[in-house]
Amino acid sequence: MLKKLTTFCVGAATVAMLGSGAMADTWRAWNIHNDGHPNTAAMDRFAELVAEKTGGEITVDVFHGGVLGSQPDAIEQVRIGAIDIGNFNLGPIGQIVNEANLVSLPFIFKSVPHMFRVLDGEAGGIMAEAMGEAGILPIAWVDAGARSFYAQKPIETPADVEGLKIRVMNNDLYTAMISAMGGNPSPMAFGEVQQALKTGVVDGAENNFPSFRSVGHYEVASHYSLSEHLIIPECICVNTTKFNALSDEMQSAVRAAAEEAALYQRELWAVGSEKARSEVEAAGIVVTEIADKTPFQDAMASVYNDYLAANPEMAKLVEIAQSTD
Ligand code: BDP
Repeated sequence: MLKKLTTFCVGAATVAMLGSGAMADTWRAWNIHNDGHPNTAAMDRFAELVAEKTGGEITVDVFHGGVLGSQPDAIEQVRIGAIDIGNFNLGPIGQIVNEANLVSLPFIFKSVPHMFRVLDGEAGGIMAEAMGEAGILPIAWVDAGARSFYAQKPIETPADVEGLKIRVMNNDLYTAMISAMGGNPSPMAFGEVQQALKTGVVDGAENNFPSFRSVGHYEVASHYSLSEHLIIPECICVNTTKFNALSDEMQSAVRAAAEEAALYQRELWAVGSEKARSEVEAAGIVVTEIADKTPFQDAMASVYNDYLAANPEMAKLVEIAQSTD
């Protein structure tokens, strides 16, 4: 009873402070990363900015370390509104929203800046709209660098993947990518990868430097080879219904907070990525540069052909991405 009364009083005080008559709302936010990862700091900053810019009308509680569930589960929870918002990778979203799969085609982007140019153009608009219709609306794009392979040996050509069991994120394009090189793909939740590498359930995985370092994959895989086969962006994505129910003013405030937090994330990412690389190198990881990635790109021809044959409507997005400078 006492607890209820207190809650009521706090609620009433907040409403009085806001002076708008609207009830303050608390959003639950999902983040897979731990302390020390750039996205964790950026999501904390996002929460601060939302509180600031909405005058306390919306507060965001960020749950770090994936405690609200694995990424594929959390994506579903955002779509149904059980989680309000989060920092998501577009890889597992592509499994649900076809347009978002553009970014999961290996080597579709020439570089991270090229990826952002595509996202900021017509293709990004089409993707955002489709994601919004699916219930998971992106309100800012986040950097996740490039993903490369790691295992107990260097992977310098597609032939080096042959026969290896490689963990991938949950997306059929990634299983096709590994199969096209003669490897055995193993889709698995991020939280299970370190143990799987350690016990030999998988022989290797692929990720960017910050994730390779932050959850200890570098402690159990000795060679990181710069294949940079996937440049997958991330988003700050919100439940569409929740966002659309906000007033125009509140929508602008939340969007502005997301955009500012995303710019902050990109700065942290640039520094954090370099730092993670030096740290794993200092820990003895052998980082191999791959001067010519053409054999990897050539090996992806069947992935593109099969994908476009099954999803002919995606040809337009692929064409826009490939013709963007
Ligand atoms: C990290 C992404 C995270 C993914 C993870 C993975 O930031 O969203 O869940 O890779 O490989 O780089 O599952």
